[in-house]
Amino acid sequence: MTAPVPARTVDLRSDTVTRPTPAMRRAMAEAEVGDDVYGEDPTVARLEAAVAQLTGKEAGLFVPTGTMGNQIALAAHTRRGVEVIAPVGAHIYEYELGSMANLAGLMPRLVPAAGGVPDPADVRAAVSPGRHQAPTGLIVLENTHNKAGGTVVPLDVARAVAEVARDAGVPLHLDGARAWNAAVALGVPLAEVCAPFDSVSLCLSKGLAAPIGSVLVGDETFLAEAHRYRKMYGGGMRQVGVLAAAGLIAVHDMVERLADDHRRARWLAEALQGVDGIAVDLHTVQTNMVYLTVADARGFVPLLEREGLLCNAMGTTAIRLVTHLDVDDDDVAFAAEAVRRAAAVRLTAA
Ligand code: TLP
Repeated sequence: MTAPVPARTVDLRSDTVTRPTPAMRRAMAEAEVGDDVYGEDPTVARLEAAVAQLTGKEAGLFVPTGTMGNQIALAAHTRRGVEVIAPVGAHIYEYELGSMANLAGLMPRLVPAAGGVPDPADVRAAVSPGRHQAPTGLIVLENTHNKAGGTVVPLDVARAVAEVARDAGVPLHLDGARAWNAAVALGVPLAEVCAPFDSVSLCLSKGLAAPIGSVLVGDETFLAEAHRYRKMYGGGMRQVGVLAAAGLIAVHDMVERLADDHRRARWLAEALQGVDGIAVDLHTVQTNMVYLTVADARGFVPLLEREGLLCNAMGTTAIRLVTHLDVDDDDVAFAAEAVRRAAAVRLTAA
């Protein structure tokens, strides 16, 4: 017997699934371009300058992905054989396929991070002086923290960790794939979220809906080194202003609407309170993600799919639902109903 085809599909797998807006497509078609490996693409230069300005940093570097932005930063800040301190669940550790070890010869040292927020005292305790151990070469935070639920790192924690980094004489990098979400949730300018960090990698292809691209920001000396690694890692691109043009729309026109994604995630989380067999910790629902805790996440995803809801299992008991530009209030209401129906099916089958 073939499974019934759902009447419609709502895709909450990630905020990366959005399509470029009509304004982005127009800007892409009309973009002024040049060979960016020669530093001759005026649209890329405008995007890099815009993100540098918005983050309060000296300069920016356009890279194809968030993973490359992070990995360039890790390599450019360190030397082989040192440790990188990061919060438990960090994307650089969980989801970048071991690149820090493979590409840059780095060892991760994870510190506890309830709700994605490490205690600065734990970070300080994790710093290695390096006489008999691998020395600490870099500290990394993630804001918002994806695996913890899209949670926001409070500014005072980021500042306290920056003090630890300063005392240890090592740089501090932010995986700011969703730093704009953090800024909107905190109600502060992006530059305030980025201020404690020596470098930040920000994604244009997540909630801001650009088809591709991240910008790595920092000071000129760091950026010169980052530029060298971008070429080494195969990220030197040519007439890439066609993509940077969409990025400019993302950073100028798509930030305010992130509040809608946050509101919808909150609505969804509240709508799912009390559904049998599903737990949603409202405390972690701070931006555009809702994590469901279920007995068997990988078994539950296909049931949701049959009800027309696409989502990802993030481990054995966690399912992630992410709101984004291409879903509206009605889609989110449909998603809540799909979860209820799938939960009922599972309970009947049990
Ligand atoms: N994350 C993806 C998956 O890899 C899990 C997603 O759907 O959320 N930092 C953070 C915090 C991220 O969440 C991601 C993407 C990245 C970096 C990497 O960005 P890309 O996919 O552009 O390499």
